Amino acid sequence: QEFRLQPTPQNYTVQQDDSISIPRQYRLMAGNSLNNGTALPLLRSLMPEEAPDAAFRIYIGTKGDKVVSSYRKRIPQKSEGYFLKIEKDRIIIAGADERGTYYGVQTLAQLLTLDKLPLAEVADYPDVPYRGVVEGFYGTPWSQEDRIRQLDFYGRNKMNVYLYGPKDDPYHSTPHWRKPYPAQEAERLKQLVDRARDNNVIFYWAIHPGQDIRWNEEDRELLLQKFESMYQLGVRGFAVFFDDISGEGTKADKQAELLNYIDNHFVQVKKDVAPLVMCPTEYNKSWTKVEGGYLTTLGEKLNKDIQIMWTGNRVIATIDRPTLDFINPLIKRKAYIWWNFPVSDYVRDHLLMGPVYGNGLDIEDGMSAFVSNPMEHAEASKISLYSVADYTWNMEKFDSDTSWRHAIKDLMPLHAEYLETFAAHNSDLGKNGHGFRREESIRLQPALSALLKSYLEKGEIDETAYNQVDEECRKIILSADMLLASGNENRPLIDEIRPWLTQFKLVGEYGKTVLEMMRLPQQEEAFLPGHAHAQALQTLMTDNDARYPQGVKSGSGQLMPTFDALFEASTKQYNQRFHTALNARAVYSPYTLESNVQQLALLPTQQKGKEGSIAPSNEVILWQAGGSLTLSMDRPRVLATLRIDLGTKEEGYTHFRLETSLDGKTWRNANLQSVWKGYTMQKADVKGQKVLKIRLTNTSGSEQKVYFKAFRLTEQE
Ligand code: LOG
Repeated sequence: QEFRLQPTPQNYTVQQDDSISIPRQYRLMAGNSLNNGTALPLLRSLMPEEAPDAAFRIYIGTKGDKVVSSYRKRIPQKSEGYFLKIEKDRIIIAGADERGTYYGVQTLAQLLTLDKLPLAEVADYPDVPYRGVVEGFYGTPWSQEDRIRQLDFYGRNKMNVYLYGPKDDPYHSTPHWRKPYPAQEAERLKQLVDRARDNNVIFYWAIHPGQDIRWNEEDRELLLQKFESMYQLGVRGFAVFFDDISGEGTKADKQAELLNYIDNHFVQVKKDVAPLVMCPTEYNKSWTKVEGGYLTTLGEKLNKDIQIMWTGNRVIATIDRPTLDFINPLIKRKAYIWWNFPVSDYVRDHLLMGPVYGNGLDIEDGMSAFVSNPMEHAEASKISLYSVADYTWNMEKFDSDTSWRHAIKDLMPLHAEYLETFAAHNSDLGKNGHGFRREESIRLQPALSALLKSYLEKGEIDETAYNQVDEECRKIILSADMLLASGNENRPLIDEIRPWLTQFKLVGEYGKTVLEMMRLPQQEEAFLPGHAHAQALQTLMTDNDARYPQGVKSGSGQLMPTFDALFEASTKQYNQRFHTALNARAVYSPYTLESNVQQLALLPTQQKGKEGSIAPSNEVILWQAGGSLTLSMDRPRVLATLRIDLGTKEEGYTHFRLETSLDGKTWRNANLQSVWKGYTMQKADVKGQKVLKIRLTNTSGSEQKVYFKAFRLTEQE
């Protein structure tokens, strides 16, 4: 029986060839320290049949409790550590503290899923003090049901924090951070807080006030009142986020003053509240101007017990030793890592379901916490979160691939094989503004490139590679069908990923069709139906992509580029041979973007029917004086509308010049106009103009801090 404890324990031994039957009844010997905690309710739910005269005994307690005193020396001297031992006539669970004891019971819960209990001994503890999740993404926040399932998952995987901070909850951020939640929403949050407590997870409630905070007593009091109202709901962890803001709210000394005030007058006074957490405005190295003194001010001024978040060298980055060596001395404490993976709010058309890899395996002593920012798809995020739990518990033994495969089994044990196929081909992010990429289709990669290479270079078919790819396409179609029809095994997951499953099946069918085309360019008649079918599948994929506002991409890392290249090559061969003009172009983008503004340069462009756009960005853009952005068309096109949203007030646009050009040499100004007064979206006066290029330039003579929320055009019919 294949078995693995999750997260990987520090020390685990079993007596081979010996085990016991799961005891039907047992006598409970519980320490007094556990009276109000979560360890006993969990144990009782696992083993309901307590009997005072049973021969089998369970000794459970926390260091200091008499019932476990003879095992005191076996308990790891680490917070949240535990010692678990299964003997012929007893089980011992002894924790270093209450949460440690609870984790001992969680480990027992996993062993109880086996047919027989192994005579096991576990001495275990986490590497990183705080491990968990920050719901900190833009876009649709998780649902109540999502969050409940998440909190149970954190408990099982020994994660101890959940930070509530969805950017699009208006009561977390501007405009309503000052106001208490309406009664119904407060009630729902209370339900989550209770659920977190049942799972021994600290529920942190975060506030994001920086966009319009005034540094006066009134706002400070309103913020404290909001925290107090959350405390009344049972919240015992608080955070203040200052990310993605500009202006007055970004001042380090003011932020530090506020945080210290909250710490001194709220956190320390309450006595039962977890350490305060803050997210700085300069939250990654690429935005840090050390000379500007922002981080050093925080480091010097903030009370020592206040935690400071950090995303790494960039907004999206993996974390290694140099990352921590840079930040820790500046903030004079160990960084609280906000890991921006598998968050997909900047690549919403992709699913990030591949392995967790790239973080250092020997850096546990350099951080106070490691929390992951997930996708808006809660269930699909669990593949990564499972591995984050594993990684943060025991870094040295973390094995990315093993952890990934077990995560998939944990999500859908009966359909694991199919889900693995899907996840293997839905990992990369595609081109994106942050330049962060992940490996995709790793196992098939050699076959895909061998197949393409021999076809393009020698016009030959590499039969071994061909068969491998063909077999994989069969598996792709099968997996999509099996998952779509998987019923109740994990319905929430399938509901989240359904558009991508539909797309994935089309990718498999497209692959199969293109493979057939490769064999046929010499045959005048036989090639045509294959070519037509491949084009039909391209249309279906484009339609499915366009059906959902966020878009739907699948297999975009390796499969699609290879299939498209094979489609093009085989069609070209056919055209040459038979002097035909079949469409040989699989992908085509009419727009290209160029910019010397660093944060804009990598943004992808999109086309959907008559609409063209540049992908939006979530962060504050530092747009240098004279910096410009140019969108070029493949040929002159007639515009109907052009809308731009820099997230600034109307005056903000006077710092920019918008121009169009028909030849790329002479330019004419286009006027901007508010769509309605006070709102930031601007409409350009371009109707009926034939243009080749559109250019937006910062002409103010100084750096401008703006957002880049929209750049959208439509062409005339
Ligand atoms: C935001 C976050 C967002 C993430 C990825 C932080 C600290 N803040 O660029 O809300 O989900 O990047 O897009 C961020 O990461 N801004």
